[in-house]
Amino acid sequence: LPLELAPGCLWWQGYLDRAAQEALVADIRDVLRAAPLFTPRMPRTGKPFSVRMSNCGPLGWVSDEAGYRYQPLHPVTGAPWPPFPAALRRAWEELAGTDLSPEACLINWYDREARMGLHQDRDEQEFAAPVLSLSLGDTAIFRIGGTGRRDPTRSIRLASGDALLLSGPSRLAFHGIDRIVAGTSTLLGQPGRINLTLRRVHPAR
Ligand code: MD3
Ligand code: FE
Repeated sequence: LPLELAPGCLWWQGYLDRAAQEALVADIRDVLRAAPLFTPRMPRTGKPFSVRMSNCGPLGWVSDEAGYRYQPLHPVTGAPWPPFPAALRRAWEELAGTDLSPEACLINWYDREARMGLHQDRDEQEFAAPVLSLSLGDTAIFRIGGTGRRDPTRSIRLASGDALLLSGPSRLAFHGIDRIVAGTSTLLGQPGRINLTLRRVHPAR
């Protein structure tokens, strides 16, 4: 049974048990062999992100000097993104509460120093669909506020196996990762964290 952190923001602590987490990490390592992590860069400035990324599913989120966008091809290899692992489709079906299918899964890889500044997710054309996040590996200090950048925020510790669903009023909330708490999980066999976000990009067609 989830906790409602804010209207439309549902948190399932320990949604995936250890065996399911291990199986999902193996799936993601397979994805990353076909679609290697890349270092996204900020629009205009080209400043590198501290988080490395890849994607699976029909579309992937990328960022470079030209801007943020979804595209069907890996920005370095030029290959299509690998398909969704079945476990990701199952989690979406179980938690997302929508008939719309997911079109993209962004894979964020945090080493122990990585962070993600406060931002909104606005590159999708369909905000009626939720975003579903799954966390694997070391715990992250996650911050979420309101739809205005200066709105008050609260922070929670997202642990390995946790699921977070952002829908309704929370879909456009500002959010970010303040830091990773190294040494909180043995799942990855190395320090760090993987976050998976399943997204709908386009309206129903
Ligand atoms: C709240 N990722 O990829 S996941 C992102 O842990 C992103 O890697 C963070 O923010 C991470 O864009 C946070 C939780 C999350 C994901 C999407 C959201 C929270 C959100 C979209 C809207 C509001
Ligand atoms: Fe985000």
